[in-house]
Amino acid sequence: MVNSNMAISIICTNKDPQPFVRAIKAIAPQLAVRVWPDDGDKAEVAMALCWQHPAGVLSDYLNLRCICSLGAGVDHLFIDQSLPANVPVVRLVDDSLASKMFEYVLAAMVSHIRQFDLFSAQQRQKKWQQQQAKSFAQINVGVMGLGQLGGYVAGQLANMGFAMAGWSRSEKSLAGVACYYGEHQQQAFLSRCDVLVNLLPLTAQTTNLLNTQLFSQLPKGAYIINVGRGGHVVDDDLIAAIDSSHLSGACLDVFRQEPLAQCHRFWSHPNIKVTPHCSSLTAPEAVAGQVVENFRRCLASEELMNVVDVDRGY
Ligand code: NDP
Ligand code: OXD
Repeated sequence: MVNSNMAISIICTNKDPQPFVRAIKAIAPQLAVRVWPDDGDKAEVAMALCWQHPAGVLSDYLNLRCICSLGAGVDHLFIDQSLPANVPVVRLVDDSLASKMFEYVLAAMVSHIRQFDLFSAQQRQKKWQQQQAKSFAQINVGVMGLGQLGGYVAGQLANMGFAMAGWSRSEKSLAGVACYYGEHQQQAFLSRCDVLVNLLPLTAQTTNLLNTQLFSQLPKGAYIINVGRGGHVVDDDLIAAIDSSHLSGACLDVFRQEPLAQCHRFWSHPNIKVTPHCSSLTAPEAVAGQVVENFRRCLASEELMNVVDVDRGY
């Protein structure tokens, strides 16, 4: 069934849907944008915009033609075992997400390299003690995941003079970045990373990838920046690697459980920085256009943009 009443429903938890409603309405005032659970006749919903939707709810939408992640990552969709099988899944891809991600990673890296934590501690003690700093070119940085975000971040860091490497599933070529791919090249990649930035998607293959075994392949003193997903990191392994001084520390933006539990040891670890999944927040105004266009396309049975490969999981 397709008729002029077809609507978008925003089905999300842990995210305010209203800025997305306003951004879509601002460019398509005639479009029916509803918010779950009060989204009226579910048979009229052609597109579901989801963020951490309750498992099973999508089965209620009998005329669904597109499921769109309300973010770049899609792992939150695939944990729903009853996700409708024949409905295409799309995600948000946006240049501003990539540039904000680069800015976060750069800030975390510079803070680490220039030892701002050490100087803060010295300041509290009114202690005047200089430290020699390495130049960007002396820092070997590795980015895991060279997709929309990781590829951009690695390229921009290369432009800034860092000694860059990257790792992906398939072979790649990126200016200024030594590219590694596949499990067979993982060790060679890891062995050269003074700073490891994780920008992988969370899939069956990448879950728990950042564990003791992987950390042991990094040079002593390596620093971790995790902006991918919390499920990539085995938390206890990370703490153990830092406590044993094999790793110098970590900057973490994503966690297995979000918000991070009050009792979690990450909060108070002196060598771990915690930010609340904000390294690159989706700006509703920046993505409303692609949502509206994909809605038009799904009603017209045209090819959708930013389609996710469901079998690959990203
Ligand atoms: P993409 O799908 O564009 O890129 C994923 C990259 O990971 C690709 O290069 C892919 O390789 C690589 N990859 C996937 N599986 C493997 C594997 N098993 N081994 C090696 N490489 C692998 O994703 P994006 O760049 O758009 O986003 C990446 C992730 O960033 C998101 O999934 C999300 O989890 C996270 N994110 C975090 C945000 C935050 O605020 N913290 C904001 C937005 C996203 P190949 O190129 O060969 O396919
Ligand atoms: C994400 C996002 O996928 O915020 O983390 O877009």
